[in-house]
Amino acid sequence: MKGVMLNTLFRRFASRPLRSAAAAAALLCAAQPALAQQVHQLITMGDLSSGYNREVFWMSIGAIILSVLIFVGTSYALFHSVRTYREDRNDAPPAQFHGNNRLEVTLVAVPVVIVIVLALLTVRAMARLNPTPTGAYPVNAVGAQFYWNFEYPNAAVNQAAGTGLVTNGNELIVPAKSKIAVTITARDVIHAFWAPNLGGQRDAIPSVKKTWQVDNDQPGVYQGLCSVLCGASHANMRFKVITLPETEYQQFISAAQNYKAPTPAAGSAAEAGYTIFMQGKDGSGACAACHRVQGTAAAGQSGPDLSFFGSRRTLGAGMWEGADVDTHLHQWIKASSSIKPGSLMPHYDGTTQGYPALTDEEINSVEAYIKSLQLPAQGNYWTKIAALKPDAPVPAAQSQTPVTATLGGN
Ligand code: HEC
Ligand SMILES: [Cu+2]
Repeated sequence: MKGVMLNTLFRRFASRPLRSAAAAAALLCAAQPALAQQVHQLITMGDLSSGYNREVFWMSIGAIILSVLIFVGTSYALFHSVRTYREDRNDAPPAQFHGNNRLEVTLVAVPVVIVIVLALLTVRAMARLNPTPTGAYPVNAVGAQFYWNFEYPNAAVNQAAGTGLVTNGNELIVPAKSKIAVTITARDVIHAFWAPNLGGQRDAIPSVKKTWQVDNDQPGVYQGLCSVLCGASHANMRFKVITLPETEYQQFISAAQNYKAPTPAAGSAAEAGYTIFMQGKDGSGACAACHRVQGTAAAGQSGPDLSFFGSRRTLGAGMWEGADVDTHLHQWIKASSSIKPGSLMPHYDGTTQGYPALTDEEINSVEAYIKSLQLPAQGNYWTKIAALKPDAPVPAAQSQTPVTATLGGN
């Protein structure tokens, strides 16, 4: 009914060229999904492969069509009156209709109907975007200054030493084509979880758990960020979302579940690093106090999980990726806040009270150890997505050996 009415209005008021242009555009969009995608990019700058963005897109299209009709209708009324009632065509003053009830009611009713239609469109979209996440795949996202940990509550680890949940820092891996229920919370201040191409943003609030549903049809790599001002490195609190097809996802999660961090060979550089990581230097500054490594005694909770650090392709919560991980890792361990403003990781150059100064060689050995923390090949989500989606923005893998670069002071 509404459609028919709008149609008639459109026919009555739109000029023939305008009508043909609109019809041609509609036809093209229908025939050409790529064009629809472009129209969509213009309007919301999002990616149509997620249910959230599709919903918002179609709501916007409805609202835009309505606005165009209103614009055309009012312009027509304006130009029509100016033309018909201009002075040189009318000698006598025009007829007056003060107190015309019918006209007044119409002038009130039309805007009311417009507002109701817009409200219905919005409420409908909102209702469809906040379904109860029954049957959705659960993931926990924990934000802290200035990093994320992603936990998989369905994947508990059973090895004696590494009980806990499969957890990854700053890189979230989820199955494509499924609904994901992300339970979002924070450890210190308020953060916000936002992966724009997957869906809307949700606050991460200490001691509050919010569930947010995302879904996605297209395996790929998506950028995420913290969208609330939470401190000096708010803009550097990023994450990657890697969506894998179901089979590849299962391979990742079962490899992760059965993962036990390798113990370095006796006498290797990594072994010296392992000792510093677990026990610190001269008994102080153990990395294990803040970082967890699955399958070892390291169970720290006040830093990103490092269980698969060697397989990761980002550093500093997405601040660097690819080759930049290698060039910044050394300085990161030495004095992270000299390259990432406000980083809460202590310095290992002697400037943080209670933490030892590590020599470059010692830092290299720590690097060698954390680079050795790698998922087995069948669990490596980066190589999987790179093979499946050659066009996806996949950063290069870390090199196997530490790079002693001197960057930014010290
Ligand atoms: C007092 C707690 C604490 C200690 C001790 C600590 N870290 Fe950290 N670490 C952090 C925090 C907090 C972050 C996140 C900083 C950020 O991204 O803003 C972090 C981040 C990291 C990262 C980056 C991870 C990523 O993917 O972004 C690495 C690597 C790292 N730490 C290695 C180490 C090593 C190696 C040691 C020991 C030499 C160590 N940390 C000691 C708290 C700690
Ligand atoms: Cu934040």
